[in-house]
Amino acid sequence: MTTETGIGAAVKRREDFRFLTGRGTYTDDINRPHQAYGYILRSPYAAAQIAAIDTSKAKAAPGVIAVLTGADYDKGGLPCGWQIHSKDGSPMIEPAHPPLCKDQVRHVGDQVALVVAETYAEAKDAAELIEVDYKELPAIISTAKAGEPGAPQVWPEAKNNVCFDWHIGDKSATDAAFAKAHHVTKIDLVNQRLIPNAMEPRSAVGDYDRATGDYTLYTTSQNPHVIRLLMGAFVLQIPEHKLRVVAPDVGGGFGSKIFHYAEEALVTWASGKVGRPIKWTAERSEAFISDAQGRDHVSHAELALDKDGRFLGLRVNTIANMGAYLSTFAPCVPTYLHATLLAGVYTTPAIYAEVKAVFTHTVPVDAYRGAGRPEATYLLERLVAKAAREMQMDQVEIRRRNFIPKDAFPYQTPVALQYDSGDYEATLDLALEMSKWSDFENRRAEAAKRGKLRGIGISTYLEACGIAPSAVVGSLGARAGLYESGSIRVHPTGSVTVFTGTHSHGQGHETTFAQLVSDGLGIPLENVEVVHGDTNKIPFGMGTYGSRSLSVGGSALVKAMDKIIAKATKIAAHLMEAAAGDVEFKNGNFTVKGTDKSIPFGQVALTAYVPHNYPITELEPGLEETAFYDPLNFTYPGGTHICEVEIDPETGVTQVVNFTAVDDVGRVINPMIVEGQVHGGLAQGIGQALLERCVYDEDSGQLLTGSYMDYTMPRADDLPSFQVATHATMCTHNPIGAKGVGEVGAIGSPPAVINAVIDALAPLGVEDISMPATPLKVWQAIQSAPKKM
Ligand code: MCN
Repeated sequence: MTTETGIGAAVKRREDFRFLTGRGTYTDDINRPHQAYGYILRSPYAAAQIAAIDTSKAKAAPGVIAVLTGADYDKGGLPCGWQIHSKDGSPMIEPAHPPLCKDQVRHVGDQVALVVAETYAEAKDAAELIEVDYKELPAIISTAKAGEPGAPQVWPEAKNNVCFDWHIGDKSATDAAFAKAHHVTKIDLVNQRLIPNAMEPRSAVGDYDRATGDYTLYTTSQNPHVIRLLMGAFVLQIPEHKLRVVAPDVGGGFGSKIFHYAEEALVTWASGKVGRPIKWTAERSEAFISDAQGRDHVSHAELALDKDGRFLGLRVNTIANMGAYLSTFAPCVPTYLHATLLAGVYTTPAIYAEVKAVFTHTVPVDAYRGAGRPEATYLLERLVAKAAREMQMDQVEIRRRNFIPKDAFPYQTPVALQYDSGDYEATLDLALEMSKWSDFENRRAEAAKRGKLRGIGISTYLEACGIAPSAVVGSLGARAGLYESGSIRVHPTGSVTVFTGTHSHGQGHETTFAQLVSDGLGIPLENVEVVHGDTNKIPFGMGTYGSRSLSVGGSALVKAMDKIIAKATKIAAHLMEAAAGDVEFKNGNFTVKGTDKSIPFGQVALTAYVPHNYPITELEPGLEETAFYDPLNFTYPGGTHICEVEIDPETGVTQVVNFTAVDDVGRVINPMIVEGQVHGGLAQGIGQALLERCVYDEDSGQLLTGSYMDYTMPRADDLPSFQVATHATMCTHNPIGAKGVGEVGAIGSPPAVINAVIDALAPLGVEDISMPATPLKVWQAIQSAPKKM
C-alpha cells in the first residue's frame, strides 16, 4: 500500500517537534534523586609512567565524595568485539584496556582518576588537587613511522607496534595481471584522521539501587544492548537481568557512540561503590581527546590496465592507525569494511590487499560515518581518475568501460563480497545529466575570464552496508551475531506499539518505521508508535551503525508483521466463517477471496483480546509478535557523485559550486528523510575533503586541533545547494528491497571533491593534492606549479 503516509511518502519527521523545540530528553537531562557528579582526570601526556598518585588533598576538598584511581578499580578491562588474524595465522595483539590507568598512560586524555562530588564544579576543582607523578616517555604518533625499527613502543607485546598484519585476495593472480599490463598507475594516499563531532557530547549516568540491587546506566549510545552485554558480562560482571541500559534521545553519533567507553563502566561501577547515582558529561574539549576518532590510513595502491583502459589488477598496501588501545570494532574497519570494498563498481579480476594495523600514542580509532568504506572509495576513485589522466582517457569513459554490467548480478568480487544488485550506468547517466557535465568546458572558460580556476570531479562508488549476516561476520571475526529484532504489540483497539532493537539518533526511525508498519498493517500512521533505546523495553537488539537499521531492523518488523497477519487471518476467517486459506489481507482489511465479505484489521485486533468471540483452541489470546531477522547478505548501495569547484588563485580558497549525488538505496521508505541523510553525509564528506584534519604534535603527542578554533567543521556557507536524486535497483534478499542510505554521502563525496580540485589545478600542471585541500595547501600548490596562470 502506498498512501500519503505509507512507503514512499515524504512524511515530515515526527521527532522534529520535540527536537526543534527543546523538548528532547538527552542523557544530560536525566537527573536521579541524590545524584552526584563525576569528573575524569585525564593524562596530559601521550606516554608516561605513573610513578605515584596522591589523592589526599582532593579527597579533603569541599563536596568530594570519592576519588577513585586504577588502584581502586577491581573489575575487568574494556573488551574488543572483533578478532583478526594476521597472514601467518597468529591472532591480533589485544592489549589490556583498563577504564582507569594504573601504571602507564598511553595517549593525551587517557583516564587516570574519577572524582565524585556533590557538584560538577567541586569534582573538577578537586581533580586539580590530585598529584600525579608522571615520568614522561617518548611517544610515537605517525601512522607511517609507527612500524619502523626503533620507534617508541606503545605495548611491549606488540613488536614494532604491529597489532596485526592481514591480507585478502589472490596475490599470484594479481602479480600475473600486473605482468601483462599495458600501463600501471601508482598512487600514495593519506586518508587523514578525523574527529567525530556529534552535536551532543557523550554523557553517562550510573544509578545503583540498593533496595533491589539493580544497576541502570543512561548513556549516549547507538546500541544499548551491546553496551549491556559488553559492560555487564565482560567489564563489571553484572548479570543482565540486574543491569538496564537506556539510551534516550541522542544528539547524533556518526559511529562514535557505538563503542563501549570507559566512562560508562566507571559511573556504573562507582555508583555501586558510593551508593549514589553519578552523572558524567563530557565537555567539548574533553570529547576531542576521549571520543574514538576516525579514518587515519596511509596507503599505496597500483592499478594495472590494458591498452584500452580495462582494469586487470589492483594492489593495495594500507597502514591503519588503531591509536593506543583497540576500541570496540576497530580491527574490522581497515579489513572487512575497507579491503573487501576494493573492487568498487568495477570488474577488476584480480585484487590483492595487505593491511597492517599499528598502535600509536593517540586516541583510539574506530568507525566513523562510512568506516573503512570512505577510505576504500577514496583510494579507488583517486586511482581511477589518475589512470584516466595518465592514459589520456575520458573520466567517464574509463569508468563506463570497467563497470560491472547490470545483468551480471549476483556478482562475485575477488575480495569476498557478492553484490546482489545495481545499475551503475543508470546512476552515472542521470548524474551526468543533472550536473550538466557535457557543458562544463564552457563554465570553465567563463570562470577563467573571471580569474577563477574551475574543475569538475566524479566518483562512482559502492558501499557494503546493512551490517549484517551473523554467519558471515562471525566467520570474519565478530564476537557477536549481527541480526536485528523487532516486536509488534497490537492493542485491543487496533493501535500498535513497535519495539525495535535499532536506535535512532537523528535518522528518523520513529517516522520511517511507523510508515513501514502502518503501511504493512493498513492502519493510520498516528496509530503507530515506535519504542527504542531501553533494554528493559525492547527485545535484545544490536543497534544502529553500518546503515543497517531499515534493511535489518525494518526487515525484522516485516517478519513480525507477517506473524501478526498470519494469526489475525485465522481469527478473521473464523469471524467470517471461511477457511483461513480463503482469506486475504490487503490495505488493512481481511477479505474472503471472491466475495464482498470483509472485516477491518481493528475488529480482528479487538477480537484477539476477547477470545470468547473466537473459540479457536489452538490460538492464544492477544496479538503480539517478536521476530529476529538475520539477513543473507549485506546491502550494496552505489551511485555517482559529481562535484564542481571554483578556486580563487589569490587566496587558494576552494568553493564547491555544484554538487550532484545520484544514489541507489533500493526501495525508499521516506524520500525526505533519505534526502536529508544524503545531505548530512555530503556535508561530512566535503568537510573531510576540504577542511577537517586531526593533528597531533609528532614529538609530544599533544592534540593541536583540540577545539573548533583549530579543527574546521564544515558550515552552511561551505556547502552548495545539493542536487540529489535516487535511482533504485531493489535489494534482492530483504523483504523491503531497501539498501542503506545513512553513509552514502560521506563515502561517495570526498574523491569527487578532490578529483574536482585536481581538475581545476590540472591546467597549471598540478597532479596531486591531499585531503584536506585547505586554502594554504591549494595556494602553495598554485605557487609551486610547473605552469603559471
Ligand atoms: N531509509 C529509507 N529508505 C531507504 C533507506 C533508509 O527511508 N532505502 C530511512 C530509514 O528508515 C532511516 C534512515 O533512512 O530512517 C537511515 O536509514 P539506514 O540507512 O538504515 O541507516 P541507519 O538508520 O542504520 O543509521 C545509521 C547511519 C550511520 S551508519 C551513520 S554513521 C549516521 C547516519 O545513519 N549517523 C547519523 N545518519 C545519521 N544521521 C543523523 N542525524 N545523526 C547521525 O548520528
